[in-house]
Amino acid sequence: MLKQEITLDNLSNQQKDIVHKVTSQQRLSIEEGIELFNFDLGVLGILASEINKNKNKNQQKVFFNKNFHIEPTNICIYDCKFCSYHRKINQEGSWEYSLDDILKTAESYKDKDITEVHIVGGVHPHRDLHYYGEMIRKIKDILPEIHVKAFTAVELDFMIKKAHVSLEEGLKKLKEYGLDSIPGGGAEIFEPEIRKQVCHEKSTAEQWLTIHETAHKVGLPSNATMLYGHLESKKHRIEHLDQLRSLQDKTKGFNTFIPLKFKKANNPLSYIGEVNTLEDLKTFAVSRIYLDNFDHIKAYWPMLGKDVSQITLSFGVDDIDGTIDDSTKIYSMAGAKDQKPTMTTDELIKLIKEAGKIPVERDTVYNTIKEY
Ligand code: V47
Ligand code: SF4
Repeated sequence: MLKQEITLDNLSNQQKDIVHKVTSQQRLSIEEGIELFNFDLGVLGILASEINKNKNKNQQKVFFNKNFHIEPTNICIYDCKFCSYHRKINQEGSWEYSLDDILKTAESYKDKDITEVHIVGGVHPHRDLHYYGEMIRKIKDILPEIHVKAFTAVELDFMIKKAHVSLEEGLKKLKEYGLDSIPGGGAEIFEPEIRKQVCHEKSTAEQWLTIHETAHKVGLPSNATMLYGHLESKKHRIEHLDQLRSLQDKTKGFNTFIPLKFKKANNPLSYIGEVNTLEDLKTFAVSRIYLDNFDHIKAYWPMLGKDVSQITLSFGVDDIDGTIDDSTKIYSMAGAKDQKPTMTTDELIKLIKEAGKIPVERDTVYNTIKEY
């Protein structure tokens, strides 16, 4: 393949071995994964793009979907240090939409060409799985064809325990209510010391992994994320990817991996600042190279911005999430450039085509709806 296009002269022997392994589709070790961060960005782009092409049957496809978000509440029992979004009950800036409000939102999408609703929010102390299950059931009464991708593992952990049922029972019950898949949030960074510093109270890495493993077992596919660019090292990033790769070997239940860039506004970790675009592109490319058993890598454009998201398409990314319709506040409250995140289908298509790729509208589990 593209080995000849990469000037090997400037690489160390270890790096030459890594290029050989990647180009011959061999799995990298943790040490080799860490070394990837020392590669020239151009080389990482070539390697990641080639893997991407192989994954998509030699075609330059980039997927997107038509979706909207519901964030039922920002009231949260936890206090993650990177989070600009959560509030306590009655605290200024807190919200909780009533079930009626949420159903009105669902009504407003009745005649729109939307395939997915993404529901996430804070961990509300008074809400259990039956409350959220009923919410899903009623949303589906209004939008029977919609795919409900809802609740991070951290929200699930709390709402299932609050209903006093086992994890497996709880997930099966939510599936009966109409849950179709699980988003990737709450993973943050698995390394215990850093996790303690950035989100010490909430579900552990082991709990996050067990929840996703059990979800896959009961037939709920899921996504995976990693929050990068705060206190973690490159080693912690690769160890995080390694744990995801091992679980994917076991269950094959992950649809996609989404690296989430730490955004600094209005949270206690602001002092760290944000990593630069070079670091973003390296992290996306390294993720594409290391996660050899993940079919897709997603750039979540409300977090990265439209311009950088477009560039990630040359660094291993083959998915750019969805239209979103200005329905999420998580990143705007943390200082994202697009304070009103919405893209029309035409804008998404243009963004993808400008990068020289083929736009493909997908459903949540990557069935093709339409190629443009
Ligand atoms: O777990 C919170 C992150 C996540 C900040 O599965 C922050 O398709 C950066 O998981 N800077 C929730 N990140 C959102 C999420 C997600 C988003 C898009 C698509 C999918 C999917 C999942 O947001 C949290 C946390 O990692 N987050 N605050 C911040 N200041
Ligand atoms: Fe709560 Fe999620 Fe914010 Fe943590 S990241 S404080 S769990 S809303």
